[in-house]
Amino acid sequence: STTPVKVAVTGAAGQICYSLLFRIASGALLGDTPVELRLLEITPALPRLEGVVMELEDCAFANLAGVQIGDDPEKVFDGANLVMLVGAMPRKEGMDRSDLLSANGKIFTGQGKALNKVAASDVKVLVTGNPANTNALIAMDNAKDIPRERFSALTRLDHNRAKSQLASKLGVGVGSVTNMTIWGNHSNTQYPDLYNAKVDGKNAFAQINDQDWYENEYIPTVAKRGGAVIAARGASSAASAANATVEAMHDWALGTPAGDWVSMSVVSDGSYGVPEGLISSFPVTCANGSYSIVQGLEINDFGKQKIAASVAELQTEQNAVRELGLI
Ligand code: NAX
Repeated sequence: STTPVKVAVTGAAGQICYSLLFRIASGALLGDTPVELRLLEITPALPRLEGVVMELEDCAFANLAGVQIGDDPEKVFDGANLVMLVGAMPRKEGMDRSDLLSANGKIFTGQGKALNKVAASDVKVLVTGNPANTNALIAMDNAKDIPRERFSALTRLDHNRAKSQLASKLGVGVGSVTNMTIWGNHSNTQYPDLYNAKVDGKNAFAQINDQDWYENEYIPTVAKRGGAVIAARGASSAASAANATVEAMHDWALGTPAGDWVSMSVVSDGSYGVPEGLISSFPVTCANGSYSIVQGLEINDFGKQKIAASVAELQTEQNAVRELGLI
């Protein structure tokens, strides 16, 4: 197709976007299909964003059909097909959880309403900004005319971390790992599922067969990897978060490989006992621009308990934003 796909990205002057925008423009998202970037920032960050746009120009990307920037979501999101909500309010000294939820609540209610008004009829919205699952819930709830299945939150970075840690434990290439699932929230309570994952087509847990390592090393290493990156780098994950954001949107739009699935946080239809309406991470396959939650996986008692704990945390967040009047 020669009509450019309009890709809107928020938080465009931030550190994830300093990697993300260049990946999108170079074709990692949609290959040779031309893209038009629509970049949203808060007013004081616009001069900095202009510098990023200069660098995009200086890359002379053949398939970058145009770049528009602004601080008004109704203008930036106008006609947008693919939307990546990366910008969010980080937790600052002295902020408690409800301060954080209400600060982000303002951002995601406003952006949800703007999307509802002006986005393209085929819009897909992926939320990377934290708390990602609950921010996605707020945006979805404030965009009543957009089907709920067009919203998702990013658990692909957790998914990729889980694949990589498993491959390194077994001394195989990461390409040997398939059918990984992150269940629940993008937080320390997430459940990376080795009972349903495969390595070289065979059950992953059976090849490790060490519940102690699984519970006490593997799961915490995957769940706390973001903190380990901050400790090492002095800044939070950026290039890997950008990579995961591109991969998640790529697969949602263009499909997942046969025989495999990916993890996406999507609105629950009640599958696996996750309450309907929560945005929780599931194994999904994607085809023709939409996802389906993989059905019929066996979840053992350990898995059920881990999923229930993460879902309980999501419900606490849902209740908190409900009390704040954000949904
Ligand atoms: P930065 O603080 O570098 O950038 C965020 C940018 O968002 C800033 O430039 C800020 O001006 C902008 N922004 C704030 N409010 C905005 C609004 N209303 N509209 C448009 N832009 C707005 O953060 P960065 O490291 O890029 O991380 C962005 C978000 O991703 C954070 O919330 C972070 O916690 C989250 N992450 C999510 C991950 C995931 O796996 N889901 C992993 C990486 C990352 O921690």
